[in-house]
Amino acid sequence: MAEQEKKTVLSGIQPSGSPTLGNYVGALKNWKLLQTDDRLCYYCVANLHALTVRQDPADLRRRAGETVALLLACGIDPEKSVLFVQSHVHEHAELNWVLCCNTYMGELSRMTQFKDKSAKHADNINAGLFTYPVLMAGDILLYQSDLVPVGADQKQHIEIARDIAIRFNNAYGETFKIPEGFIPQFGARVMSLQDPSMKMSKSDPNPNGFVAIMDDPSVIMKKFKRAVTDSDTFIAFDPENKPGVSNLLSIYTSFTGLTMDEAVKHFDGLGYGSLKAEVAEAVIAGLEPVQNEYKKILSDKAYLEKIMSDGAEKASAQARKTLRKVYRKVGLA
Ligand code: ATP
Ligand code: LTN
Repeated sequence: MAEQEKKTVLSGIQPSGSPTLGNYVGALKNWKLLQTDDRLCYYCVANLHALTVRQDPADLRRRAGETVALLLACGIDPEKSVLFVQSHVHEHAELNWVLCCNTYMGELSRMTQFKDKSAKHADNINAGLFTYPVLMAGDILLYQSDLVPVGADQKQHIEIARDIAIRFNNAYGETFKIPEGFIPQFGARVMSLQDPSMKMSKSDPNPNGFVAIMDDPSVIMKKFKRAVTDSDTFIAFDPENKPGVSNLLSIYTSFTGLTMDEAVKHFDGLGYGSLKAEVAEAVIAGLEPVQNEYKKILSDKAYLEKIMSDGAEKASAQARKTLRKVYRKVGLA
């Protein structure tokens, strides 16, 4: 298929901690599935976004490479997709400024992630945390993306990216493609194993709340066995009244490929002990190849460096084109 007929997919992940089962089920697994011949995928390690929370510089530098290794281990194929680190393509920071000047304080004030993160980091409510969605809109719009696979927590950010693109196009003439979100039906919001009313997060101070993709099998089993369920004893999918059990069932379907009905039938008559153990076993088996591949890739530093520099070069070629167009439209070039 001719390059220009392909649909463009773009997504990003922050290198800001140990990626979790939430990242895997809600995003990374779909990133791999979207790599078909009729699509061109750009996947980026969003290290500029990670700076909105205080980071140790050496850790941040190391994690960029580790996250690229993880994406490769999850099945992102550098022959099919462009895999790159956001800060290696300077157009992201440049487009961010132009888009900031076309975004309203009012619309940014409505972002729930800003409210949540500023409550969590009350000592560091920086301007970057506030304009975070504009940088993300720039990531998406630079590549003229059609489809953006993300977890449910990013829905509002996709909507603002669309609003910014539409506003810009109306003001300056056709410049950006209007992107669509791609959010999975189940697993778009994996909840904390300790508090099923909260999303599973890699920045959760309680490590029992999340399963890291790289956790040892024995640790994964222990975390699931400690998972909070509900006060009654039957197994049913009812996120409102049985959030803990429903969360485990969603994870189970994502790893086994069963439908929700099939999964519920499978556990008919069984207790929470069996549910937790079987979910843990499915997760351990599903993550095993990813974990093995990750270790192998990480030990080959030269290969990783090459992937990152090739990715940055390919991404820059498209980013440069869009930024040039934007600069011309607004009168900067
Ligand atoms: P933090 O948890 O520290 O706020 P994060 O994991 O939400 O960070 P990213 O690493 O940038 O932030 O997320 C990468 C992708 O993973 C995004 O598409 C996001 O929607 C998805 N994701 C993150 N957590 C979950 C979750 N609990 N369930 C489903 N998808 C998730
Ligand atoms: N903000 C996203 C990560 C991210 C992203 C993107 C996702 C950065 N740039 C572009 C999709 C498209 C998050 O999940 N926290």
